[in-house]
Amino acid sequence: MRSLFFSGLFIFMVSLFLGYPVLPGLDEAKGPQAPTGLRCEYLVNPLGVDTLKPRFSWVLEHGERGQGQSSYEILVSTQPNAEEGDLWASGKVDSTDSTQVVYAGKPLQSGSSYYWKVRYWDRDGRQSPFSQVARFDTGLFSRADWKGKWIGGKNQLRKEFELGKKALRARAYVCGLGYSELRLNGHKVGRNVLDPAWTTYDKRALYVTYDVTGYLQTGPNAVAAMLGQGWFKATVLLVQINIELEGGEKLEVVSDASWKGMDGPVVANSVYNGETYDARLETPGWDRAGYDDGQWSAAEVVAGPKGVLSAQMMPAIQVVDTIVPLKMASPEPGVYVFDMGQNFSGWAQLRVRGQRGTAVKLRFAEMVYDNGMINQENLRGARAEDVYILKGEGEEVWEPRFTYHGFRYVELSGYPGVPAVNGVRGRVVHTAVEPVGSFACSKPVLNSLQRIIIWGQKTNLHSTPTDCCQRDERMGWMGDAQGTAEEAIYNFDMAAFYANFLRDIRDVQDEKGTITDTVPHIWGSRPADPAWGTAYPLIAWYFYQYYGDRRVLEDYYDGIKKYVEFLRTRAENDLVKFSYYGDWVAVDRTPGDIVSSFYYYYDVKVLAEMAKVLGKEADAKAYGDLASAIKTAFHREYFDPKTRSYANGTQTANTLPLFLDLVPEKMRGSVWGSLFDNIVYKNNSHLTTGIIGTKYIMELLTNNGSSDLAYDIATQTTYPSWGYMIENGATSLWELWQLRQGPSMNSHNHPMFGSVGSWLYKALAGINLAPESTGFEKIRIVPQMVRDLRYAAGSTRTVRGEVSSSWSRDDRTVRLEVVIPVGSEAEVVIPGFNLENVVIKEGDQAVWNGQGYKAGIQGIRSIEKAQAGFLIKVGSGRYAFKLQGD
Ligand code: RAM
Repeated sequence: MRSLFFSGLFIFMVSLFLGYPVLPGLDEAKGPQAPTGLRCEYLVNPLGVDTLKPRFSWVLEHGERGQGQSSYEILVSTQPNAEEGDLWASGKVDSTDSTQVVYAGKPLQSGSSYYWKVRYWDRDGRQSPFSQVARFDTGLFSRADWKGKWIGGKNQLRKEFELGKKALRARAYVCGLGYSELRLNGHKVGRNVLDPAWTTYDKRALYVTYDVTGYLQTGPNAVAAMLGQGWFKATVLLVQINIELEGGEKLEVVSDASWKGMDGPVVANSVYNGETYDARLETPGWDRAGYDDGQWSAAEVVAGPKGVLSAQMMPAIQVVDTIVPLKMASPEPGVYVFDMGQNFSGWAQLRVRGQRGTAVKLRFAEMVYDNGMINQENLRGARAEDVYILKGEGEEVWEPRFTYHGFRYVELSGYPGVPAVNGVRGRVVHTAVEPVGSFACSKPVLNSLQRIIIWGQKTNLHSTPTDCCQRDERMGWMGDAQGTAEEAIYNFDMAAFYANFLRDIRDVQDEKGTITDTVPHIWGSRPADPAWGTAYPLIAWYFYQYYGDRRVLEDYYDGIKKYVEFLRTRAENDLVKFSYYGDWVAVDRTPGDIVSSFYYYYDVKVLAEMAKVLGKEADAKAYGDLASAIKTAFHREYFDPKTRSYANGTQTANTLPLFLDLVPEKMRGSVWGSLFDNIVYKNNSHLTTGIIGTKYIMELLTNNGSSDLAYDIATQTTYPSWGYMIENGATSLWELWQLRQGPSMNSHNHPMFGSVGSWLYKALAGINLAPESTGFEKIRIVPQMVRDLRYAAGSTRTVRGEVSSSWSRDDRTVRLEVVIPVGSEAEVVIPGFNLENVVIKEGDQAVWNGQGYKAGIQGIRSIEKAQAGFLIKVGSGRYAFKLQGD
């Protein structure tokens, strides 16, 4: 007792001395800790929650291994301390659910702030402290809550208003199409750019909610907005600021005919072509109170978009990073070309001094010619050109608002004098999803691959998952989206993003059930190519699997069923053969119809699974039967006994049926043989697949004992391979395996071949969902320790917390460290490499001593010798295993 007291005192003194927070008591440190990572509808402190039944998620923390939640208690309150739970005091609920717990309190009000916190009881019934308090704000629930009118006519709009008292709470709700920048008292509100997210405007437009309390002042105020064309290709604005003053008075400032407007300095703007800004047309002070707008015209009340208004409930597009150029060259007199060293989406910030009226032109490109001039040929119809006209007042710093480019190089012309290398800075702009993953290993080419995947992925999140960010497309091409979804989920927190995208997909669905190649729909066809349309069922299904979100299935089941029923109307003898793109941009072409039939099967099967989860027995049976029929038809139609291959025997043609188990048992061996021959002998362990085959082939090989071959493929550096892109200077993924730089289709920032990113996590780091499990409640850690790979490490933050796996090895030792979230459990497989007299330790303690398992170590449930190595079952916690043998 006494020594405990003294060591406690000692720790206390040391932490005081070092300035650390005082450590909790020893017993407390071992037990359940306050939950962290509080999320409401996938966001931390979201604004504008427009559902009446939001859902809550939290991450459990515990000082012991093998722990989890047995009960929870949530308090939701109108008060910032959330002490009372005046809206919802859930009471102690016996449940292991710690994600997506549905609000069940008193009805939530429109436009209000709520506070919540949670605690839990562990498996031994010990209670955790309460979490910190998190906030969520409801949006405007109904159209009637919007008091303002859509206004337009001009692109720069303003209005002054008076506040008699201090504002205690103020929220601005704004939908300014195509893009808008809201300003209050001289400041841009918030950090969003290119806002709001692009939608099918006839169906839906998104409003953004800002906490603007801090922008307001007692006395006169000014609200203003700048509008850009965006994808709406017109400019309209709807704003409402709800303000609560000291003393309880409430008022609303809304857009209406009393606003004033003029066309400001942004004289032209277009997503593809760029922006022209004439600084001479600036009207200083226009966004502050007291400005004389006598010359301005009255704003016009206009018709808004036809769709409903919904809250933007995902991260906005923001300037996420700033890049200093690597170097500057002057390939021609007066022309300066900056190399940013990285291909990305965004724009350049310009710094310039010069005479009033001087026009500086900025042009953007992914490539340069041998002579150093920029090569814009592959941008096709996108002009990608910004112009800044100086006002001539000292140093001028400018960046555009209503366009973005995909580029590595920036060309400046018309610049007065010689720019400094930092005369231009790269502004990296994309939907600000949080990175949640990391991967690194001992093979440099794979680390470069991870790097170009990350750049390709994040810079193609522009409120929709875009195909590219430079040429005249930048569309939510659904094939690209479905192919990269798992990779994106391992690397970024995609929950809110895909929740939004699924709704976007539903918005394009028509009466017949058809959806479109791109969402929102501009490019491509209706109905979508089945390999593109499959994004609807597959992204919903990945969402359910990775985030454990059942509501997504409930919400989209009917739509997905309708889509599948549409496909069925196009089926002949249980196969769907129409196809436009098929295994897109392959080296060896695969007939499109086999790809479409594969997805018809996949969609039906996934629908049957969804029906099972939702307890729709009849549908589960009916679609299960349909899937079996398609399976039979598929083999009958496409299998060629002479070649022991499907269709024309390409890698993709054999990969697809193997991947979904469409090959009858007795033929499997020979189809494998054909696939193997094709990869190894015909193509020297290179892929010849397009985006569809590539998505499945690596995983297929890995799950069937050929991870060595998958690794050979992944580490190639000759054509066609990812390494070939890297050897040729790729800083983001290319659209094609080929190196092309002409006017044809060859984007140098196209994420679709990045589907291999999930393989890095699943195979090399070994992080997998256990079959049948969702939301990482059950995990399988099965690292592939292949060939010359000496170590690999991956981690990904899941809805339950961090999962990580890192291993290293030498001749007789394998070390593996894993982290399993509280409330989850895992099967961990450590390969035994045919070593003898194996001893496994966890930390300092032996857990396997040659013969068997030594019980009694916290969190470790069992160890067995299995075919792939040693199978260790563990509960939550961090484990450091070391396997040693002779
Ligand atoms: C291209 C797009 C996209 C692809 C379609 C079929 O134009 O860039 O990547 O999905 O075609």
